[in-house]
Amino acid sequence: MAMKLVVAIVQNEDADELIEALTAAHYGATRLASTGGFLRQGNTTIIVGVEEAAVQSVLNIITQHSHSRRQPVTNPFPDPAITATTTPTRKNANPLEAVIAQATGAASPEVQTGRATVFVLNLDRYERV
Ligand code: 2BA
Repeated sequence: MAMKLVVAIVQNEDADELIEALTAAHYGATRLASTGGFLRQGNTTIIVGVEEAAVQSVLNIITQHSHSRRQPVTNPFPDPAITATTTPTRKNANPLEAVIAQATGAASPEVQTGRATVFVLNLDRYERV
């Protein structure tokens, strides 16, 4: 039976419940601390090695235990030079935030995240030694 590696990037708020559900269903899971490239905020990457036949079941559990949320875009491209030379107030801490706010027309720009970003990879080998 072919083995697959399911890699799921979820929000930190969902990680505990998701790991619990995967473990309760007897799937081995490993949780890695990660950081989103766009928001530059912490998120959680969960890897699960399973037989191909179990992939859909794992995807169902991920779907059930992850949630889409609105997240503020606060400091996607921090510039240490700017941070060091300006007073770190909400108004001027991140010039890009103002640009995004203007472009979107929102005073506090936000993005709607997905529930989870999931990749399913072929595994050449899976061994417990
Ligand atoms: P971030 O890169 O911090 O992205 C967080 C959320 O920001 C995204 O949610 C999306 O709603 C928004 N976003 C990302 N890039 C954007 C852009 N260029 N313009 C406008 N909005 C943007 P999700 O799509 O649900 O992604 C959640 C997290 O999953 C991402 O955090 C990243 O860590 C990971 N991810 C998403 N797509 C990926 C990919 N193709 N490869 C690797 N990791 C990915």
